[in-house]
Amino acid sequence: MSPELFQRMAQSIVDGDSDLSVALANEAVAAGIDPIEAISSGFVVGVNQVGEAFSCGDAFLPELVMAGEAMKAAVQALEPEMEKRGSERQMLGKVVLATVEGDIHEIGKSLVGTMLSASGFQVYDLGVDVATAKIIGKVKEVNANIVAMSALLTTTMVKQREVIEALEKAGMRPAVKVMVGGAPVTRDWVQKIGADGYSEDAIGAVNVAKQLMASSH
Ligand code: B1M
Repeated sequence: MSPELFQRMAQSIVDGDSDLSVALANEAVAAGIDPIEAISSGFVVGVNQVGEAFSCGDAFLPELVMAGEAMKAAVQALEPEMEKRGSERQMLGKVVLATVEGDIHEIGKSLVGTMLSASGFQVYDLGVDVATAKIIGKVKEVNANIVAMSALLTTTMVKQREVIEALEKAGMRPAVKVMVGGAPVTRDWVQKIGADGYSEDAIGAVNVAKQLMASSH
């Protein structure tokens, strides 16, 4: 659509320039570009570049932090447009959403939350670094249909299993579907921990959540 704009978006994240990333997000909205496309063809390209440089030792924590901030600011600027485009009226189900304990990566989780609420789900976003007991408590409190957990670290993925085990222990597992996601999550992992659904991205997460609701009726 607009390769030059997408390249500038990616570069704004690489440079950790939040003012520019927000300005470019607003430019995309004004130009009628789908915000999801702006994220996946523009901003994510930049954040992945920084992530790769970080894992090779070519970038350091401050760059990772700045890129994360610029990415978060851009996604927040696009949120109203995502909600506007997706707004469906009926309530499809209740989702308790969290990034698991020990993990503070929030951008992908929040994107999934925005897409789910724009698609008609009632989303209870507990934030990041959320303890298992807090997730279980919220599921009970709101009588949730789905627990959605994000994990970005190989060291924190295990908490997704811990939540499933806690649901089983509390006798709540039959009544609640579990979906998981995040960069290190694979289909094999999903099977291993006995989750019900998984998606690689935020749009896929909406489809999975809809399927899970259909299968629970
Ligand atoms: Co960190 N980090 N980070 N980080 N970080 C990664 C994940 C890493 C892969 C970078 C690398 O080394 N290449 C690496 C993990 C290695 C591993 O475990 N395999 C890593 C590391 C090591 C760390 C620290 C340990 C660094 C350190 O301190 N030495 C530290 C950990 C802190 C902690 O959590 N305890 C750390 C910290 C940070 C920042 C705070 C600086 C920052 C986050 C800022 C923030 O969130 N506010 C940060 C960032 C920005 C990244 C990268 C570069 C980008 C993550 C991101 O936001 N991506 C990341 C490398 C990468 O992934 N390329 C990296 C964009 C986002 C839209 O994508 O989150 O994947 P993502 O979400 C996608 C899908 O995964 C999916 O949909 C989303 C939208 O498409 N999805 C779901 C996500 N959740 C889902 C849930 C679902 C369904 C789909 O259903 C429930």
